[in-house]
Amino acid sequence: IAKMLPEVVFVLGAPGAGKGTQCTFISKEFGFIHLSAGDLLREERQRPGSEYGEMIEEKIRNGEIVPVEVTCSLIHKAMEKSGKSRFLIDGFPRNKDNLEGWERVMSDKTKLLFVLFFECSRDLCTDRCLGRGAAGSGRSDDNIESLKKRFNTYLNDTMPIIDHYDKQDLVCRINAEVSPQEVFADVKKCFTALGI
Ligand code: UP5
Ligand code: MG
Repeated sequence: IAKMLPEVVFVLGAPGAGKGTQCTFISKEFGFIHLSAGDLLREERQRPGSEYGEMIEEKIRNGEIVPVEVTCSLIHKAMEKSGKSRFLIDGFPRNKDNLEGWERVMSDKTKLLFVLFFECSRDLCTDRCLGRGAAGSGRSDDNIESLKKRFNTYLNDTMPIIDHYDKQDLVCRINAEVSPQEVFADVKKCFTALGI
């Protein structure tokens, strides 16, 4: 009998598109465990004794992407620690290094169900992140300088990953420019279409 592999959904989209917000809804409705790669990196950055703290902070502030060995191992550990078998992996894989690293280590340990992709304009995403910063997010990248860099990285490095999955017909594309409730109504369709 084939062993059941843990199932994953990758959640991608521009900075501020609403990945985290929607993952919270999905997790409640469908019972997936929400693992935000960014949150895992921010946690690792704060961990006393971490050898990666400074490197992570510098990458985040500059909107650059942390080497996959670090991110993938944090994701893998969080999956094992949860003891669960269905995961939303939020904000990963964001570039070719991430994709290749995941495929090397995780692709035969997991089953990729599909990729949720939130489409949202640069202006709207920037406003959302700046609003969150003004409201006291405490994130060192919710400022206009970092946001410019985050967006460039998104366009240059992450869009090709979405194209890669699109060619495999694995992308469920969502208009993220409407209210969170309206976005979620569309998100649900991606899951129910798969019988989830
Ligand atoms: N908001 C959400 N939905 C809304 C809606 N429909 N209408 C109006 N407002 C909406 O939302 C952002 C803000 O918008 C919030 O205030 C929310 O209330 C509002 P959120 O749900 O947080 O959006 P999200 O897409 O999760 O935005 P986030 O800023 O988290 O996206 P990023 O992709 O930029 O951040 P992440 O944490 O994933 O990564 C940060 C950095 O970590 C990266 O730049 C990179 O340096 C590093 N990183 C890696 O190196 N590798 C990784 O694998 C992952 C991250
Ligand atoms: Mg997020």
